[in-house]
Amino acid sequence: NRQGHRMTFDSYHRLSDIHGFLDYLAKTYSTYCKVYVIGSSVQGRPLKVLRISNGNSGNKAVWVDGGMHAREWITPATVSYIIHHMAHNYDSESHAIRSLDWYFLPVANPDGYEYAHTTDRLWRKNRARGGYCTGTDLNRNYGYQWGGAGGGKNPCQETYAGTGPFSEPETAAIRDFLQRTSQQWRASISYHSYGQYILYPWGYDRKVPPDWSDLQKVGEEAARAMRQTTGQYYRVGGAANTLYPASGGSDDWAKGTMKMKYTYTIELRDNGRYGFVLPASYIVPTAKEALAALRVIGEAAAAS
Ligand code: ING
Ligand code: ZN
Repeated sequence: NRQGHRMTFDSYHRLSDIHGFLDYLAKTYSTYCKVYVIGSSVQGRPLKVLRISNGNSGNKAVWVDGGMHAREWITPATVSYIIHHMAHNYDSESHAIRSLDWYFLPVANPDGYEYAHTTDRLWRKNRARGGYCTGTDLNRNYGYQWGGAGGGKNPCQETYAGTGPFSEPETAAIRDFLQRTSQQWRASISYHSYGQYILYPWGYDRKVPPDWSDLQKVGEEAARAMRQTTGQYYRVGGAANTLYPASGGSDDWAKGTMKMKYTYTIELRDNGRYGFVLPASYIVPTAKEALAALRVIGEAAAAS
C-alpha cells in the first residue's frame, strides 16, 4: 500500500506483516535502523532483529524480545509499536536512549506464532517434532541452570525444556547473536503475557542476585511510569518468588551467563479477564505502558 508496509496497531498481524514492517523501517530510516536475520526456526522461518542505533562504536546495548510464546500475541504487537515509535521519533528520545544500541526481536518463536494463527490459538511452544508430542518451551530451553525446577522433562508438557540447553534453533540463534554482537550488554527485556508483572531473576530458584535491590528499584520506577501512562498496576519482584520457579528462562541466562545488569521479564496485560486472547483494542494502551517501562530500563542501562 501507500505506506510501504501493512502494520497497524488496531489488529494482530501475521509474521509476514511484522517482518515486512522491519524491512520497511530499515529502508525508511536507514541511518539508524538495520535488520539482521540471526538464524531460522525449526521450520525454516527467519528470526529477524531490528537494531536502532546512532551507529557509534562501543555503545552499551539492550536486548528486547517478544513472541517467545506463540499465544502471547500482545507481545509482538507491543514490540512492533515500540520500534515504530522509536524509529519515527528517534530525535526526540533522550540522549541516554539514543546512546544505546537497541536490538529488537519481535517474534522469537515464528513457527509457533503462525501455528497459533492458523490452527491452535493457545499454542505456547515452538514446533519441534519430538517423538510423540510437538514443541519445546523456548523459555525453559536457555542454558543457565537448565533442567531444574519448573522445566518439563516430558515432550508432551507445556513447559517441556527440550533435549538439552539450547537444543532449539531459535534459542541457539539468540545465544550466538548476543555472544558475537556486543561486549557491552547492559539490559534485556523479554515481553510475555499475561498478569501485569515486572519480574527479575532468578527464575530457577527462590533466591535473588546480589544486586537485586537495584533491579527492584528500577523495576518499581518502571511500574510507576506505566501507572502514570495508563493507570495500570504492575507488580514487581523476583520471578520465582512472585510467580513460580522456572529454570532455563531467557532472563536467568541474560543475567547469569551474559552478565546483563538490568534483566526483566515483563508480563503485559491483562489480569485474566481475557488472558492470552486480549482484544486488539488493548494493543495501543498496553504498548504505551510497555514503552514507558522500556525507557526507564534504558535510562538505567545507560547509567550503569
Ligand atoms: N510466563 C513466564 C514463563 O515462562 C516466567 C514466567 C518467566 C517465570 C521467567 C519465571 C522466569 O512461564 C509466561 N507467561 O510465559
Ligand atoms: Zn510467555
